[in-house]
Amino acid sequence: MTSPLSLLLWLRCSVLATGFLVFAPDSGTRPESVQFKAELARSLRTVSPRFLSVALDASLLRQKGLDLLRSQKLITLAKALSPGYLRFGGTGADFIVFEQNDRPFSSHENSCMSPKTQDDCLSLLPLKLENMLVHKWRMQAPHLLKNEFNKDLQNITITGESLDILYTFAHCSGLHLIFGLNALLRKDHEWDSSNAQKLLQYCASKQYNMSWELGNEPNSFRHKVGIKVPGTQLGKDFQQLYSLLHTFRTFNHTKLYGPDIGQPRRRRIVTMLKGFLQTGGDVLDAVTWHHYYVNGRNATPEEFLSPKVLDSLVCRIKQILKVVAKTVPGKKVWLGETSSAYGGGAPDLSNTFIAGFMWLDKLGLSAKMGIDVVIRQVLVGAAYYQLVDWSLDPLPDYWLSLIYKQLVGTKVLNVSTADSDKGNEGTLRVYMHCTNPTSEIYRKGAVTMFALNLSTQDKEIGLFDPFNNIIQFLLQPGDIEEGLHSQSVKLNGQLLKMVDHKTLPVIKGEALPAGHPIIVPAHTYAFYVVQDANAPACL
Ligand SMILES: *C1O[C@H](CO)[C@@H](O)[C@H](O)[C@H]1NC(C)=O
Ligand SMILES: *[C@@H]1O[C@H](CO)[C@@H](O)[C@H](O)[C@H]1NC(C)=O
Ligand SMILES: *[C@@H]1O[C@H](CO)[C@@H](O)[C@H](O)[C@H]1NC(C)=O
Ligand SMILES: *[C@@H]1O[C@H](CO)[C@@H](O)[C@H](O)[C@H]1NC(C)=O
Repeated sequence: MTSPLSLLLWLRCSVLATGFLVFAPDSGTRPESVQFKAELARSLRTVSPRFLSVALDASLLRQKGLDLLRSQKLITLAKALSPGYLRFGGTGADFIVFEQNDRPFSSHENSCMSPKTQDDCLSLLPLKLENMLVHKWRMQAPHLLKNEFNKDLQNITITGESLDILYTFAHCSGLHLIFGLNALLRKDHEWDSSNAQKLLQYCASKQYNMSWELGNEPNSFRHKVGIKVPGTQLGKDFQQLYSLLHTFRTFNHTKLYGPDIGQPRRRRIVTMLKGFLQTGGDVLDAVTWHHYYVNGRNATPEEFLSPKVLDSLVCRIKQILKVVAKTVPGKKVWLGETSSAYGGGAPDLSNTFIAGFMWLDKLGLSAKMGIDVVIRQVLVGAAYYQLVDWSLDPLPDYWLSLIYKQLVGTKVLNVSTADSDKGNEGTLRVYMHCTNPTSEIYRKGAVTMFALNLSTQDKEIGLFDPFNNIIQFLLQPGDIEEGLHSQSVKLNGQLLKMVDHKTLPVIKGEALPAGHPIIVPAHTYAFYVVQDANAPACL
């Protein structure tokens, strides 16, 4: 049953999501100042230290891209985003069947594949071999892109060796692996766990410390393969998986996440989530749902810069939190798979500077509204929405994520526009957290503010009291001609790039002169560490 209130919320969300924005005409030439109010005495909430996490799509297996995970360069990039989760899932996960490969490893390969210490993670793949692999991967990219839109829904085998590569990549990168099990293996109406049991047995024998999901976007099973699984049944399937996991000593304390439901575009999705949580909610460690703003096939640059499109996430989060509060109050909620545009992303948008507006705003809004973890689809190996491209070079959203990791702590502060929407229309968006305390170079009580200016004019952030000690990290397109569609990014005017395949550049800010206003140039995003904030919430 849907209550009148949730129906109202649902209707409002639908209207908002389909409404479209028209930019207000630009008025002046001098940066206009928008006043913000920040509450520094106490934090709104604390998110997971793994708040910003990443995903790999199960289609990587089909693309024979798993070998890339042995790349030192990719491990260097992934490691810089730790602590985090590495989710292996997506549509393909419901077509994966485990078959232990009997081919014995050579002892050398074996030690390479199952590292026990971080030392074993060094030199996973000789550079020459890595370069060959990357070359091959890049050559086949066009072919892979062509198939991205009509992924074939055929079963695919995962071997013990593939699991080893996946686990080793996560382990060596300091990421915690979450593996999505196939929920479409069914007998009568129930989940058939026999294949999962073999997979668990294999992972347990290797003492892999990992976590689990079961099924990906179960709300679209009928559309994809003509199988309808009611939420209440999926909840029972999770109970079955929970019992199964606890027959293994290795998995005594393992975690279980689900149901990885699509965003609540339709009421039946909300109903399904409710049913699921009623029968399976108690065995979950967090409730997961997916979110994309737009369709990758027809997304426009205007949408990537639209306050209305960015705000559509607010309603979706409210809808989900409401269901969770009613059925499993207090349970953590994760964006278990999320990116700008579905269908692999939008060409020339999801992989360029402009994608950062959606990504940074999603990180800001989600933390503020009570989402505990946000898992970015994907780290590598998709059509357009990946953080790292086909040559294993970082794209703008990678750099944005890296800077976010370094500067933004887990305590979320409340910052809001003082003069409501007047003259701003939500185009200058500001978020604030305590500064990441692992960044020891910043003082205790420091806060990190991040802002995005969606408009075509520069904007000034009007803030609390004299701020004399502010470090700026301004991100701008790396290529002036390509502008918002640039695939590189500048930090305070310097192009960001890897030093070599094992070394990332030091992320350095720039002190603003004392009393200098905080100007967010048009169409940019930036981080500001306010060193002298002395925020009681952050001490
Ligand atoms: C961004 O800054 C420009 C210049 O001040 C301003 O005109 C525009 O309204 C700002 N954008 C937003 C979204 O506030
Ligand atoms: C397993 O991983 C979790 C998450 O990283 C960690 O908290 C836990 O201590 C690990 N357990 C073991 C036995 O290593
Ligand atoms: C799992 O751990 C609990 C205590 O944390 C213990 O009671 C239980 O016997 C353990 N189960 C297995 C299968 O080791
Ligand atoms: C954040 O601050 C604004 C303005 O002071 C206030 O209206 C709002 O209720 C606060 N939000 C929370 C969650 O405390």
